[in-house]
Amino acid sequence: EPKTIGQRGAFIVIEGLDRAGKTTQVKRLCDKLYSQGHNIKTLRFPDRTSPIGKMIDSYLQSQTEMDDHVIHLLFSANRWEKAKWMEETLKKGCTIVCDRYYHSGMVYSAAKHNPNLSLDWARAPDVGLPKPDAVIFLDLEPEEAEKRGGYGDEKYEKKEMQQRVRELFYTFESDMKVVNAGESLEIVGDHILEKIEETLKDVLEGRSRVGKF
Ligand code: FDM
Repeated sequence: EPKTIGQRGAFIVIEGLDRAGKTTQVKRLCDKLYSQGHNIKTLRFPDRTSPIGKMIDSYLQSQTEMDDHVIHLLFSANRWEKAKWMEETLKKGCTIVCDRYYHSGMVYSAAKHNPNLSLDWARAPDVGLPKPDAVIFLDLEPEEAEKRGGYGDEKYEKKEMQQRVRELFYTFESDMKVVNAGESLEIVGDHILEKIEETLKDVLEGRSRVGKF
């Protein structure tokens, strides 16, 4: 018997640094919640499948150059493309587990140290998007990331950039539940579950509405 019948679903976001194991943990969390009887949808940003997503993908692979503001607005537009679907899905009683969202949007762009692209500027285009019920931040020490085999080839996968991103994520500490991603898969998974337990209960028992950023 699905637990979410008659109630809205919960909106859970997993944020974090590259190499923190976001994708694996999103999968584990979905499997776990599904086994508990939740209706689940997953989402990841950037969603590289849409026309805007394809432009983002090309930028991240250094195949196209773009002004910092332009790519920032495309990342935001890529979330707005999904906003209506997200609202409808939650309303139907489906829980959404999402790999990255507007915190990534703000911090990666602001980490570029472009004097004309402040954190405030970066925040503005995302204002009004559906607000997650819980944001987990999978934090990883830079040394630990290195031990995991270093970063890949995409645009932002450089040590200095990752360090600035990490510092900026911490300016949003009060919005997020920090989980140390340096532990084993199982322990990280258990910590995530612990941190969202209360939120899930509030949502499923009808005590909380979908907010807006
Ligand atoms: N990224 C992701 C941004 O710069 N802005 C955003 O709004 C989002 C959602 O894109 F470096 C960055 C973060 C990362 C890159 O992300 C691709 P994935 O999770 O590796 O696909």
